[in-house]
Amino acid sequence: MHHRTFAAALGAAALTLSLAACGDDSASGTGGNAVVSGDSSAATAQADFFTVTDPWVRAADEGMTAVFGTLVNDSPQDVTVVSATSDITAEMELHETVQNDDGGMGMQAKDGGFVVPAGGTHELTPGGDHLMVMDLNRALKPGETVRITLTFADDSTKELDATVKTFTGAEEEYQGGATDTSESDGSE
Ligand SMILES: [Cu+2]
Repeated sequence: MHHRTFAAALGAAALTLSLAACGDDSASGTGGNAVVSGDSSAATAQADFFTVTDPWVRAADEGMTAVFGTLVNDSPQDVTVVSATSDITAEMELHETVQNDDGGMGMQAKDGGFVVPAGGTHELTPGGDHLMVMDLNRALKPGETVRITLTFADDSTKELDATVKTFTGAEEEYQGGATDTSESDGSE
């Protein structure tokens, strides 16, 4: 009888080990921090001809803020920004600003990411498209620099340094957006 118990315990231990190994794999896969994963690909990675002019982040002590700038695509094909990460927050989203049925402004995730046309630009501006910082893990003071990593549709990545600035216009939109968190992912 002791035999059986021991074997069962061994089996459980082995199972736990293999599960843990799986978990490690996926964790390092999604973690994907500052490592540039696309640098072994062909010379035509979407990141290669991509720059951001005057990137900046709105100063804030806590909670939500956003990253702005001009996305510039110098390649002969459209480039799509599909996600963004930064060490100032666990979560960033690509947002667009839209008019609600009641005439107010709201923000929502941009379906399909930001498409920057071949040889063209795409503006990220207050009141328009932006990279949404969902929950700051530290205060951002004017003059600081924040490292942002953009990921493109082909998995190539581009790092940029955004300057923290005080923003004085259109505050209502951000207040409005902040209250929207209770219904994020909701239909309206
Ligand atoms: Cu937003």
